[in-house]
Amino acid sequence: MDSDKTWTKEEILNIYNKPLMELIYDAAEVHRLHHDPLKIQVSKLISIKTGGCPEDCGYCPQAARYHTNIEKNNLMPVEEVLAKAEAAKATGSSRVCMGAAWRNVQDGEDFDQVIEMVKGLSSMNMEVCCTLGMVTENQATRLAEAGLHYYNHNIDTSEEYYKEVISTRGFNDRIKTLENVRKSSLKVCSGGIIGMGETVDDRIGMLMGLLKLSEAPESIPINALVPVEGTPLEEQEIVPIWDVVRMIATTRIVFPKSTVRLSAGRMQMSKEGQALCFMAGASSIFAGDKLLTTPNPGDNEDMELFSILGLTPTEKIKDYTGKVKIRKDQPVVVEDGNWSRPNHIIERNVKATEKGKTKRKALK
Ligand code: SAM
Ligand code: DTB
Ligand code: SF4
Repeated sequence: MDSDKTWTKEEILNIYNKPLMELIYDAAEVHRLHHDPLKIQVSKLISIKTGGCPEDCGYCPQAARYHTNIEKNNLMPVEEVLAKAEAAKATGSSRVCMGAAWRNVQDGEDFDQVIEMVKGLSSMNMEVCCTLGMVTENQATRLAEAGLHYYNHNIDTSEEYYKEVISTRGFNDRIKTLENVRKSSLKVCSGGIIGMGETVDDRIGMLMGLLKLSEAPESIPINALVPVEGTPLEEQEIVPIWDVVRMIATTRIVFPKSTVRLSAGRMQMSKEGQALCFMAGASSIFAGDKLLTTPNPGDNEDMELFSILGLTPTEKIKDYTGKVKIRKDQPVVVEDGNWSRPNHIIERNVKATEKGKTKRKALK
């Protein structure tokens, strides 16, 4: 498959709807052309700031307005992050991804502390990724200069369905951050979630959204919704594994060179289901017994699965020396923080917010 092909929505839809066995076969073929099918890139998530987020993402247990049973934490000390990364490296992770429940990065003490974390991690000979919410080009450049390799910022779903899940920011705000990241020379990690009540058309719409970026993301996480009690999507049914396999396979075919990560939701999948995802082109996972706030299979289970399937974790990518190419021609400008806020009310988010308020009152 030509990796620079221009896709239409209909073509992608036809791929998604192929007989499943044909789809898996085609995706596996594309996968083998560009990747070693026996290697899986392993990333460790570290939640460096947990909960209390001002946004209203309908899937997220970390939104302050919902009442979820998570342990909130302020920004983690640098030493604690480095110790967690060291432990993850010892069990096969080649990349650390630090997540913060922020709407956007704000210049100041906390961001300076994140910069120290990035410096520390990149000097440990690990790839480093951050997901901190919206960033300006200058903030992305500071992260790159500190040694960051990837920035994760998901578009999550189609532009149309985005409005039904999040009201406190718009789809275009996400795109703007992704373009800021791209200009900074960082590599882009962006994907989405399936199982939020979206249609197949929305799933394809999400891939079209990624195709519209100035360059394809180097890394594409496909999350299966983990429905968390207290969030607006708490009653959403677990997405069938067959849909996950279709989404992974379609993503692999449309983005032949990208890393496709089988991300959240693996606790809901059998080992056989995950094996089909690897066959269909998934080339990365999150390791450890916790994602950001929800459970994940854990190292022992994953190593057992790798051993059954004959897979091994990839080493740190060789062309990474801990230093990234920095564009020197950038003017230092302070960008304003006026992100668009579509005036849109999402009924189920409002209900979950009200429920959260009542629960908190009752606990006082
Ligand atoms: N606050 C930052 C942001 O929104 O970009 C970074 C952290 S946020 C938790 C990162 C991503 O996790 C979201 O974009 C979403 O794709 C994924 N996510 C959050 N909650 C999830 C859930 N319950 N199930 C599946 N994926 C989830
Ligand atoms: C991504 O696409 N998935 C990860 C990572 N990027 C940051 C996060 C999954 C979070 C699942 C819910 C939780 O554990 O809080
Ligand atoms: Fe906040 Fe990110 Fe969760 Fe949205 S997904 S509520 S921005 S932590």
